[in-house]
Amino acid sequence: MTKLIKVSASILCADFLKLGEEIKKCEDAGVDLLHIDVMDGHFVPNITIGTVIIKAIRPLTKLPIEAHLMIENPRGYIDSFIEAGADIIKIQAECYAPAGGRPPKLGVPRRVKVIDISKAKADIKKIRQRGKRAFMVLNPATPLCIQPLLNILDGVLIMSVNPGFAGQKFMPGVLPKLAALREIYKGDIEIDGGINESTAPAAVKAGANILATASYFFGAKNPGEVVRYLKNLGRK
Ligand code: S6P
Ligand code: MG
Repeated sequence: MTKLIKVSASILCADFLKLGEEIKKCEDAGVDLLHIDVMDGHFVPNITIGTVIIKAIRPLTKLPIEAHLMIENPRGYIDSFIEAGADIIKIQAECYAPAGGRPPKLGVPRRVKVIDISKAKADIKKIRQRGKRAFMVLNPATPLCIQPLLNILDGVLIMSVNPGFAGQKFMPGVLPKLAALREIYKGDIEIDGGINESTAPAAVKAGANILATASYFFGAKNPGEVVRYLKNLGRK
Protein backbone atom coordinates (compact mmCIF):
# COMPACT_ATOMS: atom_id res chain seq x y z
CA MET A 1 0.00 0.00 0.00
CA THR A 2 1.30 3.46 -0.85
CA LYS A 3 2.24 5.54 2.15
CA LEU A 4 2.71 9.31 1.99
CA ILE A 5 6.24 10.16 3.07
CA LYS A 6 7.13 13.72 4.02
CA VAL A 7 10.64 15.13 4.04
CA SER A 8 11.71 17.64 6.64
CA ALA A 9 14.94 19.52 5.82
CA SER A 10 16.97 20.59 8.84
CA ILE A 11 18.69 23.87 8.06
CA LEU A 12 21.49 22.96 10.47
CA CYS A 13 23.58 22.03 7.43
CA ALA A 14 22.43 24.96 5.28
CA ASP A 15 24.79 27.76 4.26
CA PHE A 16 23.78 30.49 6.72
CA LEU A 17 25.41 33.18 4.58
CA LYS A 18 22.72 32.58 1.98
CA LEU A 19 19.83 31.29 3.99
CA GLY A 20 17.19 32.76 1.68
CA GLU A 21 18.60 30.78 -1.26
CA GLU A 22 18.81 27.66 0.88
CA ILE A 23 15.12 27.95 1.78
CA LYS A 24 14.32 28.32 -1.92
CA LYS A 25 16.43 25.20 -2.55
CA CYS A 26 14.24 23.30 -0.08
CA GLU A 27 11.07 24.48 -1.80
CA ASP A 28 12.36 23.69 -5.29
CA ALA A 29 13.47 20.24 -4.18
CA GLY A 30 9.97 19.40 -2.95
CA VAL A 31 10.68 19.42 0.77
CA ASP A 32 7.50 19.33 2.91
CA LEU A 33 8.70 20.89 6.15
CA LEU A 34 11.55 23.07 7.42
CA HIS A 35 13.18 21.64 10.52
CA ILE A 36 14.88 24.05 12.91
CA ASP A 37 17.24 22.41 15.41
CA VAL A 38 17.28 24.57 18.52
CA MET A 39 20.05 23.64 20.99
CA ASP A 40 20.87 25.45 24.21
CA GLY A 41 24.22 24.03 25.31
CA HIS A 42 22.56 22.42 28.36
CA PHE A 43 20.12 19.80 27.11
CA VAL A 44 22.74 18.95 24.47
CA PRO A 45 26.42 19.90 24.32
CA ASN A 46 25.98 22.32 21.45
CA ILE A 47 24.43 25.73 20.85
CA THR A 48 22.68 26.48 17.59
CA ILE A 49 19.89 28.83 16.59
CA GLY A 50 16.60 30.14 17.90
CA THR A 51 13.67 32.44 17.31
CA VAL A 52 15.67 35.08 15.43
CA ILE A 53 16.26 32.68 12.55
CA ILE A 54 12.64 31.50 12.51
CA LYS A 55 11.47 35.13 12.35
CA ALA A 56 13.83 35.77 9.44
CA ILE A 57 12.69 32.72 7.50
CA ARG A 58 8.95 33.05 8.15
CA PRO A 59 8.16 35.69 5.52
CA LEU A 60 10.19 33.81 2.89
CA THR A 61 8.18 30.60 2.75
CA LYS A 62 4.81 28.99 3.23
CA LEU A 63 6.43 25.68 4.17
CA PRO A 64 5.47 24.62 7.69
CA ILE A 65 8.28 25.33 10.14
CA GLU A 66 8.96 22.79 12.87
CA ALA A 67 10.97 23.84 15.90
CA HIS A 68 12.81 20.88 17.44
CA LEU A 69 13.52 22.20 20.92
CA MET A 70 16.60 20.49 22.36
CA ILE A 71 16.48 22.86 25.30
CA GLU A 72 16.29 22.49 29.05
CA ASN A 73 13.12 24.44 29.67
CA PRO A 74 10.74 24.11 26.71
CA ARG A 75 7.79 25.45 28.73
CA GLY A 76 9.44 28.88 29.02
CA TYR A 77 9.91 29.17 25.26
CA ILE A 78 6.76 27.73 23.66
CA ASP A 79 5.15 31.16 23.26
CA SER A 80 8.20 32.81 21.76
CA PHE A 81 8.71 30.06 19.18
CA ILE A 82 5.05 30.26 18.18
CA GLU A 83 5.24 34.04 17.96
CA ALA A 84 8.37 33.76 15.81
CA GLY A 85 6.38 31.71 13.30
CA ALA A 86 6.79 28.02 14.14
CA ASP A 87 3.85 25.80 13.11
CA ILE A 88 4.96 22.66 14.90
CA ILE A 89 6.64 22.55 18.30
CA LYS A 90 8.64 19.45 19.23
CA ILE A 91 9.40 18.96 22.89
CA GLN A 92 11.79 16.37 24.31
CA ALA A 93 10.32 13.78 26.73
CA GLU A 94 13.53 13.90 28.78
CA CYS A 95 12.65 17.44 29.90
CA TYR A 96 9.66 16.00 31.78
CA ALA A 97 11.52 13.68 34.15
CA PRO A 98 9.68 13.49 37.48
CA ALA A 99 11.06 15.84 40.14
CA GLY A 100 13.65 14.48 42.54
CA GLY A 101 15.71 12.39 40.13
CA ARG A 102 19.44 12.69 39.54
CA PRO A 103 20.48 15.94 37.90
CA PRO A 104 21.51 15.49 34.26
CA LYS A 105 25.18 15.67 33.32
CA LEU A 106 26.31 17.72 30.34
CA GLY A 107 27.66 15.47 27.62
CA VAL A 108 25.78 12.37 28.80
CA PRO A 109 22.92 11.68 26.38
CA ARG A 110 19.60 12.27 28.08
CA ARG A 111 17.22 9.42 28.79
CA VAL A 112 14.20 9.02 30.98
CA LYS A 113 12.21 5.93 31.90
CA VAL A 114 9.01 7.64 33.01
CA ILE A 115 7.81 11.18 32.63
CA ASP A 116 5.58 13.56 34.56
CA ILE A 117 2.54 13.11 32.34
CA SER A 118 0.53 16.02 33.73
CA LYS A 119 3.40 18.47 33.19
CA ALA A 120 3.89 17.25 29.62
CA LYS A 121 0.15 17.34 29.02
CA ALA A 122 -0.02 20.97 30.10
CA ASP A 123 2.65 21.96 27.57
CA ILE A 124 1.10 19.94 24.74
CA LYS A 125 -2.26 21.57 25.46
CA LYS A 126 -0.66 24.99 25.50
CA ILE A 127 0.80 24.41 22.04
CA ARG A 128 -2.48 23.08 20.66
CA GLN A 129 -4.59 25.81 22.23
CA ARG A 130 -2.54 28.29 20.25
CA GLY A 131 -3.50 26.44 17.07
CA LYS A 132 -0.11 24.78 16.55
CA ARG A 133 0.87 21.12 16.31
CA ALA A 134 2.64 19.36 19.17
CA PHE A 135 5.11 16.48 18.88
CA MET A 136 6.90 14.65 21.68
CA VAL A 137 10.51 13.63 20.96
CA LEU A 138 12.19 10.50 22.35
CA ASN A 139 15.96 10.20 22.56
CA PRO A 140 17.46 6.85 21.50
CA ALA A 141 17.68 5.46 25.06
CA THR A 142 14.26 6.75 26.16
CA PRO A 143 11.62 4.02 25.94
CA LEU A 144 8.02 4.49 24.83
CA CYS A 145 6.88 6.25 27.99
CA ILE A 146 4.33 8.55 26.39
CA GLN A 147 1.35 6.27 25.76
CA PRO A 148 -1.04 8.38 27.91
CA LEU A 149 -0.21 11.38 25.70
CA LEU A 150 -0.75 9.81 22.30
CA ASN A 151 -4.38 10.89 22.06
CA ILE A 152 -3.46 14.57 22.44
CA LEU A 153 -0.27 14.59 20.36
CA ASP A 154 -0.05 15.46 16.68
CA GLY A 155 3.00 13.27 16.29
CA VAL A 156 6.04 11.64 17.80
CA LEU A 157 9.66 12.16 16.78
CA ILE A 158 12.03 9.25 17.29
CA MET A 159 15.67 10.34 17.53
CA SER A 160 17.97 7.96 15.69
CA VAL A 161 21.15 9.64 17.00
CA ASN A 162 21.91 11.21 20.35
CA PRO A 163 20.98 14.82 19.66
CA GLY A 164 23.57 17.52 19.40
CA PHE A 165 25.24 17.39 16.02
CA ALA A 166 24.38 16.81 12.39
CA GLY A 167 26.18 14.15 10.38
CA GLN A 168 26.14 11.37 12.99
CA LYS A 169 25.68 7.66 12.32
CA PHE A 170 22.14 6.28 12.34
CA MET A 171 21.34 4.04 15.34
CA PRO A 172 19.31 1.05 14.01
CA GLY A 173 18.57 0.01 17.59
CA VAL A 174 15.73 2.57 17.71
CA LEU A 175 13.76 0.83 14.96
CA PRO A 176 11.98 -1.75 17.18
CA LYS A 177 10.74 1.16 19.34
CA LEU A 178 9.48 2.95 16.24
CA ALA A 179 7.75 -0.21 14.98
CA ALA A 180 6.14 -0.78 18.39
CA LEU A 181 4.85 2.78 18.36
CA ARG A 182 3.43 2.36 14.86
CA GLU A 183 1.50 -0.69 16.08
CA ILE A 184 -0.45 1.49 18.51
CA TYR A 185 -0.34 4.94 16.90
CA LYS A 186 -1.81 6.22 13.64
CA GLY A 187 -0.47 9.80 13.86
CA ASP A 188 2.73 11.19 12.37
CA ILE A 189 5.95 9.43 13.30
CA GLU A 190 9.09 11.30 12.34
CA ILE A 191 12.64 9.99 12.52
CA ASP A 192 15.63 12.29 12.89
CA GLY A 193 19.36 11.62 12.74
CA GLY A 194 21.57 9.86 10.22
CA ILE A 195 18.89 9.53 7.58
CA ASN A 196 20.31 8.79 4.13
CA GLU A 197 19.72 6.46 1.17
CA SER A 198 20.89 3.41 3.14
CA THR A 199 19.11 4.07 6.43
CA ALA A 200 15.80 5.57 5.29
CA PRO A 201 14.28 2.35 3.85
CA ALA A 202 14.38 0.57 7.23
CA ALA A 203 12.94 3.65 8.97
CA VAL A 204 10.01 3.76 6.56
CA LYS A 205 9.52 0.00 6.83
CA ALA A 206 9.36 0.34 10.61
CA GLY A 207 6.59 2.91 10.27
CA ALA A 208 8.08 6.40 9.95
CA ASN A 209 6.18 8.76 7.64
CA ILE A 210 8.30 11.90 8.15
CA LEU A 211 12.04 11.80 7.48
CA ALA A 212 14.19 14.63 8.85
CA THR A 213 17.51 15.20 7.17
CA ALA A 214 20.29 17.77 7.40
CA SER A 215 23.61 16.48 6.02
CA TYR A 216 22.12 14.09 3.43
CA PHE A 217 19.88 16.78 1.92
CA PHE A 218 22.19 19.80 2.09
CA GLY A 219 25.25 17.74 1.14
CA ALA A 220 23.62 16.39 -2.01
CA LYS A 221 24.57 17.55 -5.51
CA ASN A 222 20.94 17.12 -6.50
CA PRO A 223 18.66 17.75 -3.50
CA GLY A 224 15.56 17.22 -5.65
CA GLU A 225 16.70 13.64 -6.26
CA VAL A 226 17.16 13.10 -2.53
CA VAL A 227 13.59 14.18 -1.86
CA ARG A 228 12.21 12.07 -4.72
CA TYR A 229 14.13 9.04 -3.48
CA LEU A 230 12.89 9.44 0.10
CA LYS A 231 9.28 9.99 -0.94
CA ASN A 232 9.39 6.99 -3.27
CA LEU A 233 10.13 4.75 -0.31
CA GLY A 234 6.45 5.05 0.51
CA ARG A 235 5.57 3.35 -2.76
CA LYS A 236 7.55 0.17 -2.16
C1 S6P B 1 21.10 15.48 15.66
C2 S6P B 1 20.32 16.74 15.64
C3 S6P B 1 19.02 16.48 14.93
C4 S6P B 1 18.99 17.17 13.65
C5 S6P B 1 20.15 16.84 12.78
C6 S6P B 1 20.04 15.79 11.73
O1 S6P B 1 22.09 15.58 16.61
O2 S6P B 1 20.19 17.10 16.90
O3 S6P B 1 17.91 16.86 15.70
O4 S6P B 1 17.74 17.23 13.05
O5 S6P B 1 20.64 17.99 12.27
O6 S6P B 1 21.23 15.78 11.03
P1 S6P B 1 21.63 14.61 10.06
O7 S6P B 1 22.88 15.09 9.40
O8 S6P B 1 21.85 13.43 10.94
O9 S6P B 1 20.51 14.42 9.11
MG1 MG C 1 16.21 17.69 14.77
